[in-house]
Amino acid sequence: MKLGITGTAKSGKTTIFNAITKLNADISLYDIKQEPNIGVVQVLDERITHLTELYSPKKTIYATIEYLDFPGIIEDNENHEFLSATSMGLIKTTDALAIVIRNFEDAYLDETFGKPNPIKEINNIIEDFILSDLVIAEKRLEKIHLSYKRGIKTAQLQIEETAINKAIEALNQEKALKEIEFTEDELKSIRGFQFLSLKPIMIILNSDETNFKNNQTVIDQISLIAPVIEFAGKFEMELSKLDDEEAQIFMEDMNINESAVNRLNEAAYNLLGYISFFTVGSDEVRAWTIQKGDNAVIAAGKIHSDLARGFIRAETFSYQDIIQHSNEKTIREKGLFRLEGKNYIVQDGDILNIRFNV
Ligand SMILES: Nc1nc2c(ncn2[C@@H]2O[C@H](COP(=O)(O)OP(=O)(O)O)[C@@H](O)[C@H]2O)c(=O)[nH]1
Ligand SMILES: [Mg+2]
Repeated sequence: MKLGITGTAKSGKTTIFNAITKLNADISLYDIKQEPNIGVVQVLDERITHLTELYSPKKTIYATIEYLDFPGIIEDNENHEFLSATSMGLIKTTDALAIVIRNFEDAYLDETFGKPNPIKEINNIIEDFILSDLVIAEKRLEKIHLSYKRGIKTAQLQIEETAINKAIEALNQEKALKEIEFTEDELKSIRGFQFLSLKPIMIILNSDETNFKNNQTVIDQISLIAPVIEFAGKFEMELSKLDDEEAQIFMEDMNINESAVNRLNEAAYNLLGYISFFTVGSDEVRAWTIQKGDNAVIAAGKIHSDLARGFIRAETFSYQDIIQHSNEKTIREKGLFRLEGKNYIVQDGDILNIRFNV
């Protein structure tokens, strides 16, 4: 899974990126970097920890999320600068975006960009997304019409034209494409454009540690736009440099019950409707990520395409059952060991062993 961190310049994106990845990317009040920072984090899942205790495997592999920290969008009275072409190309490869919003005061930033104004800032960014999508959609419509003139008028192209027209109409009314009903074929026809306003978004309210957890009114307002979590970015970046025990003490002080990375990872899973299944054995205990509603063949394909192609059945039991009974023998005796077919909808916490033949 790839998650983009974006937002206005100096909202604290890199600070939060550092808090999450424990990296030490450059943060500064004045500079703007052109290229994104990239870091990979493990999705710490205590179920994997417990399964590792039970199976003592040679290897334990957690799921990972790749975070990309993009250069900021410049937004003040004189300047309006959207993402560079490089960043634009990269941001489109992400599965979802976390938009960091400044909710801390700073003499220099207040003077340059104005006092923090979370709602205005979010709306500006959403407008940017819509505008960027509109430019792409209009260009595409011209190309389609050009093809028509040249006598190319395939059914496929006509579906795309319908979709693009719908998109342009919505975007002109400042609606995000997420809110528009497209048919499955229409969606497929425009998927390649990776429209920003089609991407799932969540919002990180980056609050000063002095007002952290005192922003319920703003949070309620923001949550009408997208799911929101509050970070005390600067504080949490400092925390990520401490060892776990020390960090725990400071977190309790601030009434933070989970590390920034765990909170953000969990929010990302929720936003995207992702769940985990596991494979276990003496060699390896491993977490895999799928979408809620995915069947056993899709799950098998995450492990290896051969397992999907030659799928026979999925030997299945649940995490809860193995933890309760401690061994697979008892699970079999109790009838909790199931043989599931292709159409079985994999559940969060399922442990699968795929039987296949290629
Ligand atoms: N007071 C305060 N300052 C912050 C916070 N987060 C970031 N900053 C400061 O804001 C400036 C810009 O931060 P940076 O992470 O580089 O922002 P970016 O441009 O969005 O990546 C730096 O001077 C940070 O120290 C915060 O939560 N509280
Ligand atoms: Mg930055």
